[in-house]
Amino acid sequence: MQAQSGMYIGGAWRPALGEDTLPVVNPADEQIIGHVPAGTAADVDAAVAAAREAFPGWAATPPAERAALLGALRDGLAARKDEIAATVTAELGAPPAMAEAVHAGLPVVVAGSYAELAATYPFEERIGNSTVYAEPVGVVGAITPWNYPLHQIVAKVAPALAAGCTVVLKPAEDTPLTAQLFARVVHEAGLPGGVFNLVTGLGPVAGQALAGHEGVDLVSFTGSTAVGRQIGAVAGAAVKRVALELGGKSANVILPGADLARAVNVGVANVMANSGQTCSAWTRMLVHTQVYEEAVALAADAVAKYVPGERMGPLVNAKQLERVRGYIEKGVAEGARLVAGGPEAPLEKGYYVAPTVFADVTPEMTVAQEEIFGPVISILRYEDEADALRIANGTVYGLAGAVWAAEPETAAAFARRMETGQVDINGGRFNPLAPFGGYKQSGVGRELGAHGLAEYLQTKSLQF
Ligand code: TXE
Repeated sequence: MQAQSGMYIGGAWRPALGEDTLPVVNPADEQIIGHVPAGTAADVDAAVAAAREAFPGWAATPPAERAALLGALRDGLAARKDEIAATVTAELGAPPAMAEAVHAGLPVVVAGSYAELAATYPFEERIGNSTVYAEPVGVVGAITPWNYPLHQIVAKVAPALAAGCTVVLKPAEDTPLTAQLFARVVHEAGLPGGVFNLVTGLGPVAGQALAGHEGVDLVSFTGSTAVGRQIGAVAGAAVKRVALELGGKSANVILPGADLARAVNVGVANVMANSGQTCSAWTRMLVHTQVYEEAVALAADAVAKYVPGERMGPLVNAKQLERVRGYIEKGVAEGARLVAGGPEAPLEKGYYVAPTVFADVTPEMTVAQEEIFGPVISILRYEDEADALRIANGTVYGLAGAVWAAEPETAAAFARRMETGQVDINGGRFNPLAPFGGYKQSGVGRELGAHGLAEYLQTKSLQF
């Protein structure tokens, strides 16, 4: 986990062009574990130039060859799984079991899926008297957040490379060591120089320079809605492609007749995983009035298993800790009933928050409307299905959700009326090939699987 002092540009580690560095902090004990260079606009220029230079060659590389190199990338990620998990634990604070299974495990699956898709995707099809080609968009500027440090990178870089695009990545300033490790794996996998480039640095400096760069053809961003809006505006003004994966306030709708204990337990686990720092987390639990108190008691019991410092890690940084505590205080001030947790620090050191459950939450309360991004569940009451649907759809977001019912068909029928991009029915398993992305202000575009690959393609038709 030795921090690199340079940027990965054009297939080599080069010294950063500025002097400044950024500390990397372990959120579990607040110790500085390394420093990375704070990239400037000049570093971004160099990285974009390298990506532009590499683009024609990579775009012309046969898909089967791109697939083989993505396969080598997948194997490299698998071989370094332990190191990746340890790095994510060190800079994000994820407990080791979570770091191994999800933070290190999922990217192997996603990279593998793009090794396959690169080989099988229909880059060319005949429609009547036309041959339609799916061609890479060009140079991609990828800006990623810290919550799933490696997954967020792989979910952008792997499909971009599979499509034939080249990439400049600006990872989150909180988790740059995982990004540096990824660059090393890319290098070892033998990808041609310039196909993937890394510039670490601050969002408003390096990120902004990348998003607005005229040499970038597509910006793919995951992060806050506020920054996404800015990036979308800049991209729109430049008539540049953009993909935005933003916040969420997803509903876990428990319909009458559902297995209440299972729906509540799985729902709690969904929010508590990663200390609530998941954009698709089902942070609003919607329960029928007749079983409401039973669900509240079950949820209060279930969160007790998520002991801070053991099964539950800290939040990523002091700013997020303040933010989440502020939301909990606001929930109390607006009249929600605190049944577990609260704003007090559960441990002396580290950015920990106690797993928190609010009951008697009404749809207009701040804790029912805004993304908290911490281990906080709001339980809302509904009277009938129409009421449940109105509450479920009653936020500016629409990223994910869950519906539980006695019969999966009943739940699926309800889910079809939800304004959201992805819904799990009766605890349906995560599918790494299914499109992931938002309705409404949760974003633009889709990640994962063939839909995620299509984001990086543009089409051309020849008539003959
Ligand atoms: O996000 P930012 P933050 C949400 C979540 C969280 C909130 C704030 O609600 O509480 O956002 O988190 C880069 N131009 N999500 O402050 O600032 C930044 O360097 C270009 C949801 O960490 O949006 C980082 O790489 N780039 C989410 C990335 O944007 C800029 C995941 C995200 O940081 C920039 C994370 C700028 N002006 C937070 N400013 C999800 N959807 O999964 C910042 N960045």
